Amino acid sequence: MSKPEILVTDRFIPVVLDGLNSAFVTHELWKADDPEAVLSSVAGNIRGIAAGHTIPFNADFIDRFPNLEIIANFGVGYDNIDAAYAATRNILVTNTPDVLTEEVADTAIGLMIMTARELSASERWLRAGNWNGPYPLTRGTLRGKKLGIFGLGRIGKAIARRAEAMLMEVSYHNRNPLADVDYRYFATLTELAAHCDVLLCAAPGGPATRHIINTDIFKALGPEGMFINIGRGSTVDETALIEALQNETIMTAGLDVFEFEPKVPQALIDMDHVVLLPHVASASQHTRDAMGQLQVDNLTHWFKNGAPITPVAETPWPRS
Ligand code: NAP
Ligand code: 8YV
Repeated sequence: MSKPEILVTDRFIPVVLDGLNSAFVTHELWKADDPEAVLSSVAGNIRGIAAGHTIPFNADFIDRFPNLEIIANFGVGYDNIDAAYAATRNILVTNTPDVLTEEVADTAIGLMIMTARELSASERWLRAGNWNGPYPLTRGTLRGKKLGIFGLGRIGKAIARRAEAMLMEVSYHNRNPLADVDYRYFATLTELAAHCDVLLCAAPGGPATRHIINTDIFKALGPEGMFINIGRGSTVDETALIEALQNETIMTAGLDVFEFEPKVPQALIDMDHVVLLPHVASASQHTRDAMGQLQVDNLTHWFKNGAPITPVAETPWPRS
């Protein structure tokens, strides 16, 4: 039997490219001088897509592939894909949950500590040869502070477990309260922000959460408040965040994700006390390899066994 034809949108890590090239006939869009010409010539043959974050998978793009069966995303967050639309076309969408949870939670805790204790700024200060007297005592601390997690899912819970060990009181906001945790639940994000000292976003992107973190939320968080984002940049009104930092509506922020990646506003770069990371929460070789393998496995299982491994909620398997 001939191998299924797969579109590979991004320059993925070797575990993905090698895995796909051995199991499928691949069309590597990222290599093409004229991607449009490749799309026009192969779209009708494409049965699966290995998706990254360079192309938005909206209805128009998905509709270019009349025989598409599955879109396998590299990443747990799939706000780059209109999964609800894919469902209407009986196209499966898969993501890479669980295998990155603990790595991302480690990074989130690291980012929170870096931010509260100005670890990036103090290291820059040492490297600049300023250690003639002590670095100024930090206004920020996590001692006695309350952590509010927006998005207490797989990653949020892994962060909460770590924060408990750090003696932080944990509370959260999701659309639905959870039966399997004892942390205090707030029905609105505003109430959570007003209650906590550190507001940490581990929520997905997409239309439902776009700019949900805005001026009102920063006002509720208050002048001693710290904001940490390892969820998605689109959840934050970045202009409002910059104003809140400049006006000292909140104390500080630590960000791994941005509204218009890879563009980071100069205003944020100019703020020495704010910690900025280039979307690296899952970015160890170990964890990216595990994500890549799961992306490949979703495609190979679908075409060999007729079932994906980790379909997203909008495209459940078996189909309901
Ligand atoms: P998950 O298990 O699905 O958790 C998502 C949580 O967010 C759930 O608790 C969900 O609860 C809550 N939520 C979703 N939509 C909401 C809304 N509109 N309002 C309030 N709460 C909402 O996903 P996960 O595996 O923990 O991953 C979470 C996100 O982290 C991903 O989607 C991705 O964007 C981000 N992420 C970032 C990195 C990075 O490199 N920085 C790495 C991995 C993941 P309810 O359904 O009850 O609302
Ligand atoms: C990756 C992520 O950086 O899984 C996610 O949702 O944001 C990260 O793990 C991203 O998917 C790779 O482009």
